[in-house]
Amino acid sequence: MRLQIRIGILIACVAVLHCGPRSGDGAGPVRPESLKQRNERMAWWRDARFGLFIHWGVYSVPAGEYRGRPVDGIGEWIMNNAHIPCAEYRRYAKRFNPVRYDPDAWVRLAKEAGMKYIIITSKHHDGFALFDSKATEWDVVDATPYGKDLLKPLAEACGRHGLRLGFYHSQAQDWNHPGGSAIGGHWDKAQDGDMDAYIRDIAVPQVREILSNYGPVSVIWWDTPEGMTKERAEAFLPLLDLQPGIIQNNRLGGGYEGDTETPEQYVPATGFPGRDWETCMTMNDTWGYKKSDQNWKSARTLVRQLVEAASKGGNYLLNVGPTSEGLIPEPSVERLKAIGRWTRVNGEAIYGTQASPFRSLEWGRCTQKSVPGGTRLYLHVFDWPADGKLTVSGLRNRPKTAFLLSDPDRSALPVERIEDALVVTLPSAAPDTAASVVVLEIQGKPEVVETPDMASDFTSFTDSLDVTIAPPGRGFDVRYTLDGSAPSISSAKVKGPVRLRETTTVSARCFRGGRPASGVTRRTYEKIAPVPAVTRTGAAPGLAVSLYEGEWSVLPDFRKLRPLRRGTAADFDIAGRRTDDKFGFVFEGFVRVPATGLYAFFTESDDGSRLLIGEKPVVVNDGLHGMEERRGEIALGAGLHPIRVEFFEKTGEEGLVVSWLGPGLPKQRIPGEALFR
Ligand code: FHN
Repeated sequence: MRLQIRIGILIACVAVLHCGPRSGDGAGPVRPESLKQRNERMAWWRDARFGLFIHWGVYSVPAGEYRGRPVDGIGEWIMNNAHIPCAEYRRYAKRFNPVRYDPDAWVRLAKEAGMKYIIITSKHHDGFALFDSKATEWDVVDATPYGKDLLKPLAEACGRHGLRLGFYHSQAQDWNHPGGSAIGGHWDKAQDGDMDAYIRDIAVPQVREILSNYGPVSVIWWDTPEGMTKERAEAFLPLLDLQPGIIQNNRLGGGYEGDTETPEQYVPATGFPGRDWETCMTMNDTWGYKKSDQNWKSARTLVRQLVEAASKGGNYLLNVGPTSEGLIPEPSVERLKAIGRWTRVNGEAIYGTQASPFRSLEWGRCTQKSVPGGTRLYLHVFDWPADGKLTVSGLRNRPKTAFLLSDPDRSALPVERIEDALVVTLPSAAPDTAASVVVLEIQGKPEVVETPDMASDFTSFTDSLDVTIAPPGRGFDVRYTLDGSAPSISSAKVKGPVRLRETTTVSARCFRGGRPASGVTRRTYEKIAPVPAVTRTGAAPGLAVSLYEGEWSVLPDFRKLRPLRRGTAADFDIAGRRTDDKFGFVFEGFVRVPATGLYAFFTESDDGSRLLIGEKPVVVNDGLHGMEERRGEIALGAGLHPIRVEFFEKTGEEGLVVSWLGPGLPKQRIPGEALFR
């Protein structure tokens, strides 16, 4: 709940009294916490930047296979994806025997990788507790031949090696305790039951256990907020007092925003301004161990993701999925060691840094730290300049020094000002193929002039296109060229939209006092021929629609599947067509395009969808997700064009909205009167 602060004398308090980090919009008890207290509580986490995620449990026994057949989806979801009955799934526990588990080695591996904290699944959605729980027999002590608590030795190892420990806990999804599943957990009558009773009798007692019995716990990583009402969420909040200073993420549910946002499998383009956030990432495609998943990201990719997250002011929580024997897969070990080789040299450019002062950099990323009398910019160079000149555009500060972070002598590199930019002269060879860090120390806080904004309705056109160019702030002239060259003081000044009639590269730059003040925004806009319309005699109103049943995590090739039913549809509306799970639709027909020109098509769907015009995929919005919208562009001649929309829903909510915009056509759902078959 945000404190309702009346305007007036109380307004000053808002700088002192900060809504407790444990409260969200409209959510329950607010534990007042001053901004200073909050910053102190978050300080270690913000400095840490890099942690290890561990997904471990009984699911590592089947490891992605059930009854001899591979099961689609992430490894820890196998019980759900294959609808394994509870009794059958529990038998896997008899084969969960991590005799090769070496928590001290795990912690040392994480520490040597440069990680500062570990988050391990105390219990995942299958309800299996990795600790000795008095609330259930479905735990490692009572249900497995191993018979020992797995969390306690890990906690002790973290204490020995100075890493912080946190627990992931699936508080509202538990496929093996009655009533324990808020979403997608009902395939076995043994799962039926009362969720409030589950929370009272299993979930809350277990959270109390993991926050009471393992020493200092620095993070509680809730997962699956669905089904959590404010009341249910509030049952857990008092438990946080067992661990003063504990940090919680945004997945408790019940409207509680927690302390940290949790983007999963991606680094948000601009971070979460004003919020702490942490990207969690798999090294392959699964969180829990899956023997067939050998789609490993390279160490270079993982290092660059760590840099990407830090450059946007966020943390990076990198996952491993150990085997049922207690081994971290060798490809994961290799990558952690490679990352460690990088962080040992360049960790200063990650830990305790703040987000980049630049909107974007052509050659890499930037992090920064305040130092006495100025700022240390860490320039993470992904693409080493062939000419040895590293250009930092639009930076107005006076340079103090520059050196390679990998250089033990920190030998000064030449820095010169060329117009708006500081240019560092580099050695010919990059010290590191993943990211080489150049330290550029400047006087004062960074003063950056961003390049001009450049916008247009489309990135291509059939006849003409207006491009608007605007300065990033007041007090600048913007000059532009149409031949790809860098604008100079003699280039044309922007006086309004620039109309293009041919394929053109537009370059724009800020000037102040007759001198360049920023780098260059450069974009190419292509003139293209429209796809000609098709002729279709006797076209009838509406679309052909086929219904398919199946369980997918991405769009299948529907052309290889037999539909359950075929019919017609007035438009792309799926409301009322199906309300349960695991189905797909294919809509096919023609769309009448009113005028020749560029069109944008949109699908907003839960789960995946894609839209084709003719055989060309124009919108790809695939995968498992909530209602997300994606856009695509195509140039079309007036008349009929074949259109096909594919859609699938796995579990939970579903929805599909198909829209378009074009010449004289504001964005709108494609109406039935434009659709034919
Ligand atoms: O369903 C879980 C999934 O298994 C995994 O634990 C991820 C990790 O963040 N969290 C949920 C999906 O968002």
